[in-house]
Amino acid sequence: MSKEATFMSCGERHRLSRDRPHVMGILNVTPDSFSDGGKHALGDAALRRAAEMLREGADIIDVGGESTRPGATPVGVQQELDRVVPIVERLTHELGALVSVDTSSPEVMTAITKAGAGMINDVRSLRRPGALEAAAASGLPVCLMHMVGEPDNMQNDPRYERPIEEEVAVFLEQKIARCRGAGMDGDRLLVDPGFGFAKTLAHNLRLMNRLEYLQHLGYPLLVGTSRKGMIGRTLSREVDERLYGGLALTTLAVSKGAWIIRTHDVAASADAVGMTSAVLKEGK
Ligand code: 9MG
Repeated sequence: MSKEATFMSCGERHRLSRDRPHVMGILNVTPDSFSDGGKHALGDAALRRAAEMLREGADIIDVGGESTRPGATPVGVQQELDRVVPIVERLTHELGALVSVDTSSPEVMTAITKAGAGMINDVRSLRRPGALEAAAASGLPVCLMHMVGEPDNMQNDPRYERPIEEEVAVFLEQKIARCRGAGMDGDRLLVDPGFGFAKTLAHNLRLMNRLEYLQHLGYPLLVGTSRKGMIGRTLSREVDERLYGGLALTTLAVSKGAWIIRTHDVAASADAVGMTSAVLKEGK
């Protein structure tokens, strides 16, 4: 008898198979992301880039209106709404894309749900006041990520008492319990170790080497290492020279159980994910 495929529902129109890994393409809609300027120009350029990522093999487009890079300053809620909501509407209606939104603001979570988004990606794990309630009410899957502090201070000498993989697991268990306590079904939750968030290079390397440890949590794993400092520092590479190092991390992550790979480099990552997955399944 053949094994039944299982899925994660992502809003009303989309679902993701749990039986194979997926690629999430990064679409930043901060003003510096698309250099041709102007509100519509930004929207059109973002739409073109998203369409390209879908052609290249992206299963999900992750839209972000606030930079979460180390040292980044937060944006206001209205500014984030103005940046993100029109793009989400266009991606869902014009391209039929499965859109996740990288946000920590409850107002944005509510608005993007109405606009047709299929997933919430919160690097702050619903820590902001009202975020837990907004995410629970949205009915959407939510990615919970390990980060201590805020992007503007998280890299100030991060230290942990336990080995990093245990620290991350305990943190995520607490966030999962909080979500379940708010009535969210477990099948709506994803977890993410948060590479580059409140971690030293040694933490990041150890965490990738022991990524399979997080499988005992029993939730699908999202991993984002694309163009991150752990590649730059290990290989002495500038941001635009980190593709090959990133593909090595993608391959490792999928072989250790990652279900979603978040990346800027969709075409190359889709091949790495597809090839690694085929080997793991021995072509089945
Ligand atoms: C928004 N963002 C930047 N890096 C990320 C990562 O590693 N994971 C997730 N879930 N989001 C991220």
